[in-house]
Amino acid sequence: MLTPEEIATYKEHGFLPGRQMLSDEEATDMREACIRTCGVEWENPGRRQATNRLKPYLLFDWAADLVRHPVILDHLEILMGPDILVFHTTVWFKEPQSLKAVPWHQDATYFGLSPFEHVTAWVALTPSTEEMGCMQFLPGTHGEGQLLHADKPNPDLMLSRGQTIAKDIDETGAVSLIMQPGEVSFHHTLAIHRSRPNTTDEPRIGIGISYIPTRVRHVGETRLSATLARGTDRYGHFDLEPALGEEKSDAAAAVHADSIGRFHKASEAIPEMGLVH
Ligand SMILES: O=C(O)CCC(=O)C(=O)O
Repeated sequence: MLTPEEIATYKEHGFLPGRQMLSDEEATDMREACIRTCGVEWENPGRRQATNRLKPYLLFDWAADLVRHPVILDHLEILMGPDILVFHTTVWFKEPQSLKAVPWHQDATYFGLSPFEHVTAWVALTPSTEEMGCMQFLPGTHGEGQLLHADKPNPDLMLSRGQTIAKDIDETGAVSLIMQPGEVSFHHTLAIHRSRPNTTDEPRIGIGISYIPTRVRHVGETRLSATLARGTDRYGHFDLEPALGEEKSDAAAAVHADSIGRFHKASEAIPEMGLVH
C-alpha cells in the first residue's frame, strides 16, 4: 500500500504523486459519467464554480462511489487514521484550449479547518500533463504554515477572487504531477500548488476530494455537513450527510442544496472560503 519511505516522502514533501488506484474500466466509466453530469455547468449566479461541480457525490452515483473508493480510503487511512470524513469535493474541469488556471495557493486558506490535517485526494479522469495544466507543487512548503493570500481577480482563474499567495514565490524546484486516468495523488492542506491553462484539444478532468479525520473541526459558527466515508464519528463536529443512492433525485438535490448553502453561509464569516472549492 504505502511503504514507510513513501509515508516519509509525504511528510517531507507535503504531497504524493499519482499512483493507479482505479481500474481502467472504473476510470473510463467515471469519466463518461462525469462528462454526462458535470460537462455542462449548472447555473450558480455570482459563484465561480457551477453547483454540479461542487460536492457531486451528493447528486450522482458515480461520484458517491468515487469518494468511497476502498483503495483511496485504504491509502488515506495510513495518512490520517481510520475515521474519515469527506468534507468537500470539486470537479476541476478544464475544457480544451481553456485559459482556466489556479494560482499558487494553500487549500487550508479556503476551508476554515483546525487542525491542519486535511488531505486532498486528486483523481485524474483524463490524462493531466503540463500542456493540459496539471497541478504543480513546491516540495516542503507545507512546513511554512498558513501564508497570507491576496485577491488578484482575473476571470480566467478558477478561484473566486483569484486568491493567491501574497509573497513572491520562488518557483525553482516546482514538481509537475503528470498523471494518467485512474491515478490518484495526495496533498497536504498547506502544500503550495497551482495549475496552468489547458493548451490542448482534449479536456483535462480531475476530482479534488477533501478528506479530514473526524477529529478535525470547522472553526466558523455555521454548522457544516460532511459524509462519513469510513470508520466512526466519535466527535460530531459535522452533521452527517445521508447516502441517498439515487441519481439526481429531489431528495438528493435537497441534501446537496442544504450542504452547499451552509458552505456559502460559512464563507460569509470566513471570506476566503467563499466560492472556491
Ligand atoms: O485541478 C486543478 O487544476 C487544481 C486543483 C487544486 O488546486 C486542488 O485540488 O487543491
